[in-house]
Amino acid sequence: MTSDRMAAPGHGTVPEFAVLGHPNEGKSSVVSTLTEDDQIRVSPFPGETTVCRTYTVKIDGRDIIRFVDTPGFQVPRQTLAWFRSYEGDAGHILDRFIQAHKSDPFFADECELFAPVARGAGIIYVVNGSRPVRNDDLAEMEILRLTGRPRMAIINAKHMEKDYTRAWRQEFGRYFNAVRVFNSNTAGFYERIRMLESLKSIDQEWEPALIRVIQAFEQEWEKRNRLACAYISHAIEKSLTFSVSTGMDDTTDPVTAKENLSTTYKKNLRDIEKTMFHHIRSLFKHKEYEVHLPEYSVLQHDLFARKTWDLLGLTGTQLAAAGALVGGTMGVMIDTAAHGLSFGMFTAIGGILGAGSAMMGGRRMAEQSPAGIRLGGDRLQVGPNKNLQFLYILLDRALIYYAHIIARPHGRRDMKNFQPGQADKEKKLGFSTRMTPGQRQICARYFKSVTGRKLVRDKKAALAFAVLVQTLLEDIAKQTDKNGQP
Ligand SMILES: Nc1nc2c(ncn2[C@@H]2O[C@H](COP(=O)(O)OP(=O)(O)OP(=O)(O)O)[C@@H](O)[C@H]2O)c(=O)[nH]1
Ligand SMILES: [Mg+2]
Repeated sequence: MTSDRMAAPGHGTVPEFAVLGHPNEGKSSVVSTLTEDDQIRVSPFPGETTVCRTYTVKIDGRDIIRFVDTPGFQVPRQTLAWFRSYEGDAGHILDRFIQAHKSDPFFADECELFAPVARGAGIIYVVNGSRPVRNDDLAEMEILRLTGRPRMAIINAKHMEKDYTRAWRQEFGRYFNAVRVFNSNTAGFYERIRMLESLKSIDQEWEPALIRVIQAFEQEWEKRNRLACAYISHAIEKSLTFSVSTGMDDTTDPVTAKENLSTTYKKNLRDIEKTMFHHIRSLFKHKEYEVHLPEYSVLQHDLFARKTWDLLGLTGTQLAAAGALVGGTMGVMIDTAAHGLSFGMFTAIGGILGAGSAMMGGRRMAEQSPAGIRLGGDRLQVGPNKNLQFLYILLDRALIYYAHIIARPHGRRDMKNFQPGQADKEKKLGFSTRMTPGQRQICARYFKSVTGRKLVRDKKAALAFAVLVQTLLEDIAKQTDKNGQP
């Protein structure tokens, strides 16, 4: 995404639309959501945008479509008076207006906001559907009609409790070629596509170009989802196979050694997850997201916190099987091949392990060592995690993160005060709680294949798991769209 000055006429075949409207109605928010650019300045105070800026959507280095953010109308009634008195060539009305007023500060904002339209951009007129239609709005709409340019109106409801959509729609019929409700603070991918579909109808000449734009958006979306699936599968596999170990001798305090290993183990797993989250966030072009995770989200809790397991809907039995979260979810391996452990040390370690933890003897360790290399001396190892529930935790957290990311339009800036809807609250339980027995079987087989002792991996299990992740991502995207409907 880049910003540059306005496109000149005949600027290739890249369609361009100027987003116009009253101050503070959400023009910049709409541009931000449409272009997936969360760096555009949005403010609760009117007059934030004072000059036009063009934002170009690029896909694979190609310019696809441009949206021009503009300052709001300041003096619509006086402007309309001039438009009504204009007697020249209708096709040049905007050029003439700008020529006549370019050095008049009274009309400075109007001259600025008309400039992209005078140069050939189509018009997207934004109104706030949560307030009634006023005379100034009617003046603005009449001005836009008199420009004769292809134009579409969108209703961006700023406050959900008041809805004047019907009144706006009634007025729009007389002034615009198309009308859509498009909420910059809830619109997801599919809503953006529907918005582009509507734009197609405002001018036949732009239709072929807009069909290409929609195709490019759809291909890009598919690509992002494929990559998201790859990042998630890769991170899960890395986490499930990860372990840390350390050599031990008579001077090593096993309790401290185990604690240190646990700390390192957990840190590494958190890092794997963080990196995967970062990749997903970047894929969906969120730069500002980190600070905005909703407070109620399970992702606010540590990967290893009992609360996480609780929130994701593990049953009492599953929790019991998981045992103590620190010791119990990790395998601890002691290699006794060279020296054997002193009885005292063995008990000490045994005492700090939680229920369900895996304790493996030296013989097994030797078998598992890569290329049969024996690890000399006693070794203490933490990980890999031997609990199938851990896979569900990792998967759920990845899916929840993905769901947060794709449900958050780039124009939305109020996440701190964001109140979750009922659908969001229901999402609290992990997605895995709703999996079919067949899907669970795929997970179990995959888990066995990555954590099992076979040297040759079951490739089919990994593929089936990746396909499952892809399906779950698609389901979430579709679900988000339904929830996103205003
Ligand atoms: N809740 C909610 N707030 C919105 C929505 N759209 C815009 N806002 C808020 O309304 C305020 C104005 O939004 P902007 O996008 O800056 O409006 P603008 O039309 O560009 O304003 P100017 O540049 O000043 O003309 C900001 O505080 C936005 O966060 C919406 O759909 N829902
Ligand atoms: Mg603005």
